[in-house]
Amino acid sequence: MSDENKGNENKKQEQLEQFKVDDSNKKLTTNQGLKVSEDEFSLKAGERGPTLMEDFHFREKIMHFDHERIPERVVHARGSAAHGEFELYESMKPYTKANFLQTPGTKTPVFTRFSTVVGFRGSSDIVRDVRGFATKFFTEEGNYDLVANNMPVFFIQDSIKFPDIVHAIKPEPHNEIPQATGAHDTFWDWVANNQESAHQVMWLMSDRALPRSFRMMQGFGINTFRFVNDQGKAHFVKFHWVPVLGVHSFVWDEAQKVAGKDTDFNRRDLYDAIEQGNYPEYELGVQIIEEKDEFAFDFDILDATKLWPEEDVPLKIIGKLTLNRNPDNFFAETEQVAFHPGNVVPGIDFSNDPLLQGRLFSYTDTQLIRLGGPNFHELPINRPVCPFHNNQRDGYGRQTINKGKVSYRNNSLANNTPATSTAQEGGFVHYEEKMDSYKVQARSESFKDHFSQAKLFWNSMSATEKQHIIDAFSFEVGKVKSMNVRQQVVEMFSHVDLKMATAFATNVGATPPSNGGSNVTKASPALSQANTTKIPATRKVGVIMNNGFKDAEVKDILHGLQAKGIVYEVISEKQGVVTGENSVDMMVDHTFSTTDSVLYDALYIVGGSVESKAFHKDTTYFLKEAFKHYKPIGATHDGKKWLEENIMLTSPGVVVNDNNQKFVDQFTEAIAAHRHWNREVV
Ligand code: HDD
Repeated sequence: MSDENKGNENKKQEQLEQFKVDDSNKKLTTNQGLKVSEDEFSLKAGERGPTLMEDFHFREKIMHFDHERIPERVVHARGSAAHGEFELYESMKPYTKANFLQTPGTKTPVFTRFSTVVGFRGSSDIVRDVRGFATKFFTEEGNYDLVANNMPVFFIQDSIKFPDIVHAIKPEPHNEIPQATGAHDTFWDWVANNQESAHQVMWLMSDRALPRSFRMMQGFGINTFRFVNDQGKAHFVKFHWVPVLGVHSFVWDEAQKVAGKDTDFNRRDLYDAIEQGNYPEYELGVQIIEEKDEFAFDFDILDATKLWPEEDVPLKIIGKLTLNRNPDNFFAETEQVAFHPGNVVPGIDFSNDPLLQGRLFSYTDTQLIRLGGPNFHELPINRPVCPFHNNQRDGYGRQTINKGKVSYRNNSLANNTPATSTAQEGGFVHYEEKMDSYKVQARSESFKDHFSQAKLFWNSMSATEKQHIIDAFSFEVGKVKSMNVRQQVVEMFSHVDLKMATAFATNVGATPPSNGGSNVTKASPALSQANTTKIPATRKVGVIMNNGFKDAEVKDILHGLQAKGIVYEVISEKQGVVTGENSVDMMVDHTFSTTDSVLYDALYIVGGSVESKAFHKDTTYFLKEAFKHYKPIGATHDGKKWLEENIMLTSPGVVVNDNNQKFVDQFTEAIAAHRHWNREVV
């Protein structure tokens, strides 16, 4: 265990330690343990002759290489993960008997994987898409998986339609274009002809689809689960993750540029934050509905295309997730982790949500092909931290050496063990729900309103967020080649909001809808990012400076920003150091070519007394980009002249102050605001 990770030990980490190998300073061997004497030249019949089959080292090395790849996840292929722990604030005993939710202060080791949904494993992080947020809790009663997304609703109501939506949104099958986006004909054709998607599509067109960081997005279990207490009483429950840093997003122009400038932006951000000790934190919230209130709402609480407005069903914050450790090996941990919403513990059970019911089949099934057989639970990352015993045997890659000759029940030779457990002993007993109905292939009438909550979402948006949604529709639907599909989309979304549909209809050359609209006037302020937490911590500032800068003042300001939790990188013309007017050197992190304006939350323009044409041009470019993306901009000393030249001095979110402390305070406040939407951008 490396020094910086000391103190983070937990049961899962101890278990993983047993499987870790450090190859440095060791002798090279074959997989049979034989020391190898030559690793560069294969065995040949003569220096210029053919390679010989008997070169077992060559054969083994190539054979292993040939088999290094496994199928990527059919959805959520691209992701990154971290270890951490979940700490309970408040006992959930009245609602659930789940052991890890009983005693405040209980800490449970976790592994969380974030992902995009549509793109292939090597695609960009910064695309318009839903994000996955899957957490494995290694509890004393077995693994509990909360397999969530960053949006609270889903595209479909019944799992049987999952292959259809995925086929429609993935790259088109004849030419495998486009990658990692829904901006193409088949997706929008599917949307217009499957109107249950309306609500989720509104979220997908919103800024939620462009998270600035995995650390700054919410997570939602979406499906309705059940909490069951030790008296056998059940409540319906939905799970939420709330990021301590608030929910923040890119703007679209910026997102498209980041996708090219740094494909790994969100992955790098997560990894770097953890290495820097800026551990991502999320509070766990639950919304609870009593069984007697199952039909008390104007939507069906089992419908995954509906959220439970927080104003109606309050969010109870019950604990905190802290991610404090990066994986040691991406493949072994992040790629091989296998989540499953069906991995539950006593006290957490399923509802009849038809989307959830289908998920319960899909996740094990997919691991069988992806991880090559039924023993994926034995992979170090997937093993529970409590003991597991049963009569399952053999299969590809089996690692456990089960002793004895009995692998069946009932038996007398092993006293009928492994034995089942009663509920009191911790055995999982399925919730006994009374069922009295016909077997039918149908959908409940109560699932048929597809537009009211789409409109609720629209009503809840700020003016800026609404404009972003119109812009997103205009871009995405504008990429559709079929005019007929464009028109169908316009007609469909006219049922959400006539003005919205009219606005994007004109942009995409479709005929504006003549009727439609919805009479829903309700809004849920909790859904708007305008109302999210705003704090400056961990924001990244690009500091543009050159030789001859005012060293004493600038150092003072940078210390001040650091004290507020802000991180910064020095950008200049050349790498190495920049030297201030009193010969103080500062290391340069990036040149204008190794980084870009879009990779920072804010810019601080310092300048310097020495300046070249190139420095002037590049600084102007960085500044204009940051301004266009509504980012906070600060300038002191020589830096001010760029603001004057570009007529930005009095714009919102632009900070200039000769007093160091005042500058730090004002700039920090501007950074905390994230973006300055009231700025005039032309
Ligand atoms: Fe799913 C992966 C989240 C509906 C079938 N899903 C997957 C992952 C997340 C979600 C976060 C990535 C897990 C990881 O990091 O390894 N999925 C959701 C949510 C849904 C949802 C929040 C709606 C409430 N999923 C859903 C349905 C089906 C699937 C309806 C199929 C019937 N999902 C899968 C899968 C995946 C998966 C094919 C692909 C890789 C994997 O499971 O391990 O089984």
